[in-house]
Amino acid sequence: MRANKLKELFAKNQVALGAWMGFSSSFAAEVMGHSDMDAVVVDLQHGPLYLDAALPMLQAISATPAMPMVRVALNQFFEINKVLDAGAYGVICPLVNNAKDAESFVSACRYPPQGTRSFGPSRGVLYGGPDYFAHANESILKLAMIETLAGMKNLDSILKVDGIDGVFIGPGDLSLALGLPPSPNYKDGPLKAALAKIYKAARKHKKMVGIFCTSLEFSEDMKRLGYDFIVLANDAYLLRNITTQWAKAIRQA
Ligand code: 3PY
Ligand code: MG
Repeated sequence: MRANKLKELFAKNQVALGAWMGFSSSFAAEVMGHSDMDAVVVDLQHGPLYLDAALPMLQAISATPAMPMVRVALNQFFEINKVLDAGAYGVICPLVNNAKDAESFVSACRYPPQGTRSFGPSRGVLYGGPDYFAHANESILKLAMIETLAGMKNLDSILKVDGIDGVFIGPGDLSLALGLPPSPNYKDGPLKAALAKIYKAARKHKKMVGIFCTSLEFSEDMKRLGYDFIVLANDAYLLRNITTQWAKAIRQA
C-alpha cells in the first residue's frame, strides 16, 4: 500500500503542511496540491461543500504530490466510510469530546476485527494499491479534533484510544468554548495555555498534534512551538488575503 506521507514525516520528526479546501472545485484542489503542500484537506464541515463534490477533488489531489484528506462534517459512520472508500488517506473528525467519540471514529476507519468499517474501498484501492485491505487499518491517518471544553477535559483519554494517530486543534471553536471571540488570540490568555496543554499531552502520548492556523504568523509560531501538522488557513482566506495585499501594494506603488 502507498505510504502515508504524514505518518512518514511524523516518524522522521518533520513538520507537515496542509491546505484546506472550502471551494467546491477539483481544479482549486489540484492547484493546492501542486503548491508544496504535504496534504490537501477537503472540508465537509464548513463552507459549501457536500459529499458529492469530494470525489473529483480527491481524484485531483491524487494527481499531485500532496496526500488527500477529508475533514468530515460529523462523527458519522456512513460519511467516514464513504470518504475512505473515495480515497481519503487521512480523516479529521470534528468535535471529539471524549474517548467514546474517539473510539467510534477510529472504529469507522478500521476493518474488523479492530473496527467496523464495511468493505468496499472502490477508489481507496486505486490510490492505495492492491494490498489496500491488508494495510488500511494501520495506514489511514485518524486525527481527532479538540475544540470543546469536554475535549480539553478528556484530552488524555482521547489520546490513549487505540488507533488515534493524534489530535487536531480547531482554534475558532476552542476560543468560543473558552469564552473568547472566535478569531483566535493564541499569543496570550486561555487559548495560549490550551495550545500548550494540548501540545504537551500529545507529546506525552507520542502522538501527532496539528492545528488550523489563521495567518502566516500564526503558522510560523506553531511550527516554532513544535506542532507536527500545520494547516495554512483555507483557500478563500489565502486567495482574499494575497489578492488584498497585492492590491494594496499596487495602489501604493
Ligand atoms: C475551528 O477553528 O474550530 C476549526 O474547526 C477550523 O476549521
Ligand atoms: Mg471547529
